[in-house]
Amino acid sequence: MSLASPQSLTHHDGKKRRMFELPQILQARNGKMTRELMLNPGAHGLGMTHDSMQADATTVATCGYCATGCGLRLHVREGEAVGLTPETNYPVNLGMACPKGWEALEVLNADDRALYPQRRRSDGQMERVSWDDAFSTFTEKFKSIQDKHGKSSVAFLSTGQIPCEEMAFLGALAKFGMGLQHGDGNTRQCMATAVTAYKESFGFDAPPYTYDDFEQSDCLVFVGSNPCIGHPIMWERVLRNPNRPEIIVLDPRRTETAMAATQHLQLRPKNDLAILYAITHHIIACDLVDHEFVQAHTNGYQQLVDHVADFSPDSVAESAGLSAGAIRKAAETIGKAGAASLWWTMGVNQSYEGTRTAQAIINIALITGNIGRPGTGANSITGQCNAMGSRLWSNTTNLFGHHKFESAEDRQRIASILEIDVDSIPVEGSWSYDRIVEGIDNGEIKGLWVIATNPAHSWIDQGNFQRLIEKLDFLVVQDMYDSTETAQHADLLLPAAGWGEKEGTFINSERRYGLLKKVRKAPGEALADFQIFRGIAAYWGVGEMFADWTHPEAVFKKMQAASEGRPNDISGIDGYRQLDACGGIQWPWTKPDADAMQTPPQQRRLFADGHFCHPDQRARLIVDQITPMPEPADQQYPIVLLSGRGTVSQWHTQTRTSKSKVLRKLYPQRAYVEMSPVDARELGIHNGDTVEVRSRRGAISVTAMVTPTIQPGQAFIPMHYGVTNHLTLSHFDPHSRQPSYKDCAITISKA
Ligand SMILES: Nc1nc2c(c(=O)[nH]1)N[C@H]1C(S)=C(S)[C@@H](COP(=O)(O)OP(=O)(O)OC[C@H]3O[C@@H](n4cnc5c(=O)[nH]c(N)nc54)[C@H](O)[C@@H]3O)O[C@H]1N2
Ligand SMILES: Nc1nc2c(c(=O)[nH]1)N[C@H]1C(S)=C(S)[C@@H](COP(=O)(O)OP(=O)(O)OC[C@H]3O[C@@H](n4cnc5c(=O)[nH]c(N)nc54)[C@H](O)[C@@H]3O)O[C@H]1N2
Ligand code: SF4
Ligand SMILES: [Mo]
Repeated sequence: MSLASPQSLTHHDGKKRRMFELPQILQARNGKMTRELMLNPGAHGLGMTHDSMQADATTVATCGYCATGCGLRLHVREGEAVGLTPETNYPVNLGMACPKGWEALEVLNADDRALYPQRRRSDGQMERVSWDDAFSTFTEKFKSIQDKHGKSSVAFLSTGQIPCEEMAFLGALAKFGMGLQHGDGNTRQCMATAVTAYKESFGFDAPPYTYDDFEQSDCLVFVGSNPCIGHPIMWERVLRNPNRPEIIVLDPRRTETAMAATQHLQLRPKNDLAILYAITHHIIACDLVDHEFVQAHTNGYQQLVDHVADFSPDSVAESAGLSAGAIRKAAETIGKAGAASLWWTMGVNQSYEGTRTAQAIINIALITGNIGRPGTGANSITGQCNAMGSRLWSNTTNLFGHHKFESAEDRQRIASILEIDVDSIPVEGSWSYDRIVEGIDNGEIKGLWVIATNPAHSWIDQGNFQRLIEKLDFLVVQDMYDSTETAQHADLLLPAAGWGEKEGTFINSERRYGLLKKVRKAPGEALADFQIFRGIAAYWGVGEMFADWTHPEAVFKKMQAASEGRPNDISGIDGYRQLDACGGIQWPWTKPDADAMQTPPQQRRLFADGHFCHPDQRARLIVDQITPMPEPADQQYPIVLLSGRGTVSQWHTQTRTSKSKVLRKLYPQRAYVEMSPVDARELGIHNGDTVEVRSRRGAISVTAMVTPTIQPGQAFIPMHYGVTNHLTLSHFDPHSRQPSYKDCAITISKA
């Protein structure tokens, strides 16, 4: 391995580097202290960093998979975490965890961990290189693309799975330091619809709830949401509800969650908007409206009444695949509940009319006055551990901390907080993910930097995507593993530390900032993403701009400053120590809050005063026309394909969960399609047969799983298998640009 040479550390900008000094690298390579500490002399964090964990101890950290954000107690022996148990005192999970959480340490030991930087040679093989070479290559290649094709010909795709501080660093480095105009992330695939819906309806991306609401509702409505699989510990909170609540589930499949419901509206896919309008129609018809709340706190009620007049339960029921009675019953249950909460996830967000569907849910909560009180809310459940962090801090769609790139005032504010030149801040937001992909296709994007996401598996319509990434002049992939589908296309691979190997904060679904802890040493030469960004800043020649971005908590302080006076204000949090002591803290927690009360109450919801974030403090009731499904089932492709989460033990593209022996035992290794017994009989297919599933974009071979949970004319394939997105149709919600992953036409035949 070659060591960094003195020349290489000065030739990019000629300035002295305060943050990335040669002797530290050399010392680190010589052993003794961890590389992170050497690269980062300021890092001290919690006293629970790897280096200070002398003896046996325990410490609590937030889980790094889903946005439930469970607290896990890590058991440390001789400075390394050797086991974990769910934390009983953590306000989220109260001593519970799902199998992924229990196995969180195991997947760090995998054989395919990326151990050192790798660069593609001219013969196509990857070769091991030093960090010095890697950073130099990164800089030279991307700068030469920018010189030839313009600054915005290099783009980045980031994630909802690294801590806020790393997201903030990445976004600031890429946009303000490197001059990239375009960057988006996998949160587009996941939460963009909820963000857009909340912004328009409430005036800010503000999920109002706290998990205690699961326990306090009399009626819980889950729309396109399967928490038994996707958010099992949230579901445990529902099971603790002492009110024997009504549970209404809208899902075309009879999922585990639907089986546990008291009312399952097993709709035809993508009839949600019509059904929600029919529910609204009936709530109005029965006068179950909270008129006082509507008058005081909303705009657009009359328009809503007029719009839903056309959506009587009788007129909607048949095409939606339900009975009018079932719609009326659901409407009355919601309207008469003392405290109704409405929850939605990907069955709504991943739809070509997702934003309006989410807003139809929000409308119902608003007109029934189910907001701001215990057990209520129009509640989008977040997917990834830090998807909410990416919404606030990734600096992609919104300027740092949910400001606006378009606003001169906002740009000035962020420039002075970050002490950077205001002219380094772009005056427009980034292209959305699909537009970046299109830019690759038509040659506008030549360089791509992918961080903690695996688009060569997860992006919609893979056949097309795989072809497109080959068009790039230079692809950098920054991942924990070197075997991912995307890493296999990389020209440069940057090995990253993972959860448990670094510090920072995640924001869970109920707006809770929780702490991530370093309880393991990253393998080989892998570095925390934070340190990789520091290295890139130095080699790019913008080290000065980030001179005081020395460690995650220093960045957290910048986030606090940027948040002050805004709905997401966290200026009152007394650093990581208080987050640790409190079991996480929900935003907002302002300085005046902190002055008034030393410790934040553990369960806080928004809008208790009925004041929303629009200038007039009123929420908007938003309605729209119904859009037809772009690729409905027809004679040639008679089945609608749904996709989503398969089991509790599988996470996304399986780079992590497939590395645990325990988890691997808990799910089928081979991709499978769930199909209805009615269709199977007609097609002569038996359970366990190998079948071909074909769409207009591709054909795959999978195992048939014949199950009555699927309705005739529909099928379901989990997203965890690389084949699924070879079938999906590239189409998007027009407002949020979120991919509509859960509807396209297919045919199934015996192989
Ligand atoms: N075990 C596990 N848990 C996870 C994840 C994981 O990969 N594995 N991923 C996390 C992430 S990032 C996310 S975003 C969440 C996702 O969590 P969920 O959204 O709950 O999971 P999905 O299975 O994608 O979709 C939910 C349901 O939408 C239904 N659906 C499909 N089409 C429609 C429709 O037209 N209308 C309605 N009403 N429903 C429809 C599907 O049948 C499915 O049951 O899970 C998180 N938790
Ligand atoms: N058909 C279909 N497709 C879907 C969906 C669907 O329902 N149906 N759901 C969509 C949704 S909601 C989502 S969120 C996406 C998820 O799609 P992806 O984001 O592509 O999936 P992951 O497997 O979570 O990829 C995360 C990557 O980051 C790496 N990683 C983990 N931790 C770290 C870290 O700390 N640093 C670095 N540098 N790397 C790290 C992992 O090894 C992995 O390669 O998939 C979407 N795709
Ligand atoms: S429910 Fe989510 S946060 Fe909790 S242990 Fe499982 S994956 Fe981790
Ligand atoms: Mo997601």
